[in-house]
Amino acid sequence: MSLPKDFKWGFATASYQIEGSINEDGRGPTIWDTFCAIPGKIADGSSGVVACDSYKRTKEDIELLKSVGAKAYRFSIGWSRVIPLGGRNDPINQKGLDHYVKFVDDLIEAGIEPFITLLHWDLPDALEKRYGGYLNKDEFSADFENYARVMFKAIPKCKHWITFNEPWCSSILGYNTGYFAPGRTSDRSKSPVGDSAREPWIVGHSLLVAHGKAVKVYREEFKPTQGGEIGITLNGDATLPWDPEDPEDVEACNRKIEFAISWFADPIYFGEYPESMRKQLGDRLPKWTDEDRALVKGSNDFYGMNHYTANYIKHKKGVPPEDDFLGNLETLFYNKKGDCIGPETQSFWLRPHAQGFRDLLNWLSKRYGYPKIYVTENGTSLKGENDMSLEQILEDDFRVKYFHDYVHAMAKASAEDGVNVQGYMAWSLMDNFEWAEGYETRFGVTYVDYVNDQKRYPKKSAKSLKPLFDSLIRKE
Ligand code: GBH
Repeated sequence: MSLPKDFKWGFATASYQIEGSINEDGRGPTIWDTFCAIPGKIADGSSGVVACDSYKRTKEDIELLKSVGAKAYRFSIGWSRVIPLGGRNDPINQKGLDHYVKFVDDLIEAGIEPFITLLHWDLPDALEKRYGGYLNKDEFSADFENYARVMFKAIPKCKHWITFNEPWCSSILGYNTGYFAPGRTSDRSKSPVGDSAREPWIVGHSLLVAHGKAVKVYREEFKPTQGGEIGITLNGDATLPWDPEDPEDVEACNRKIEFAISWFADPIYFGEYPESMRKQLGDRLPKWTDEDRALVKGSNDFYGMNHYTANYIKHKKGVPPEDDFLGNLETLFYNKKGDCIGPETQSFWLRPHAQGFRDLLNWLSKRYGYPKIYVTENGTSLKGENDMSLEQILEDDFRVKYFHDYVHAMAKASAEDGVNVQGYMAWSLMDNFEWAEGYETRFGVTYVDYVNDQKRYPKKSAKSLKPLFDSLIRKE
């Protein structure tokens, strides 16, 4: 038995990926509605118009969670349902707010603990149009603070708040590669606007300051009476040297994690960006004012960890191009000896390698002083799943094995390495809108039949987590 007694486990989703009903009850458009409407941006030309229809099926989703034994559920709020235009002087949409209040009431009644993400990428489009969204630190952080306050006040029953999901993705994919909304990049074949060398770092800074402001509000105005906790969720992959004998590859492994994770976690735990980033990015990395640093430093009650995969890392020589965001290195699936890091999945970036999870849990714990960690996402797609028969899809042994191996790696980190991990949410409760990859890539433990009324069919993996956690969580 190797996970703590009160360990919280369950599943995760995000508003734009599952809700649909984009015009229901006064919801305003988001940057993802706008992005999906641009031809060529989404692999199958789809969008979140219907998705899993979860906005209208909260009852069904809660039944599903209950049936698979979940103790916790991580979901995100559609900001533009609550404040359709997003801003601090814009009207609140009571119907949108009531929807989430009731959802939380119903979850708690079903014995499921809510973990709420305030923003999982679906920024109100009005803010993008009004002042450039995340690029405008002062406006954006003031609007986010206001929205966060509205939510904290309305849902005192929620005890676990996550400000942002994966700010790395919002910054790099939204403003460097242009692969995600709002799709800005220096690549003029993809976007008429954007500056890949500068904007991502400005955006990351804004997100950090906005996180700090929301945390301050929670701690000063709500935490004393509500008693909950708040943190941010960061994504990061594990790294292994391409050539373990080459000290420069070993160093590049560390640098890769700094560029992905410490970019955000260092300011939050230490009040400054990592040295490796300051060195490479120079003036393009914003400087911390005393005021902003004070907001951000010490602003995590827990560390939210999204983790999926690992890479072999090979250092690059010479001066990196200005749009480099990896830290002057290559990410590979094969090492110098020709070993492969893990089997293929449907996601070009994802190859299971469970040992990497344990290693990264250790890396984070050492660097940040053994913080409380919630794994807020972990899961896999499956090569060719979308083209299989329903019968085959429901026998998702590959995903069952993924969860088994990753959860065991985490349990070892907890029991043997002293890592303070207290929760785990599998990604995802059900197949859903996989952003730029549309609906072809499935991450759910539940199959969603998009052709026949979004009917849900739990896969083998859905039922595999309860026995897995029952076997690992200490009874006393
Ligand atoms: C999560 O991100 C998201 O939070 C979730 O919404 C999503 O559905 C889930 O993963 C599955 O994808 O080669 O530069 O394009 C996971 C972290 C980081 C994975 C960026 C994909 C693409 C890197 N993601 N990565 S790139």
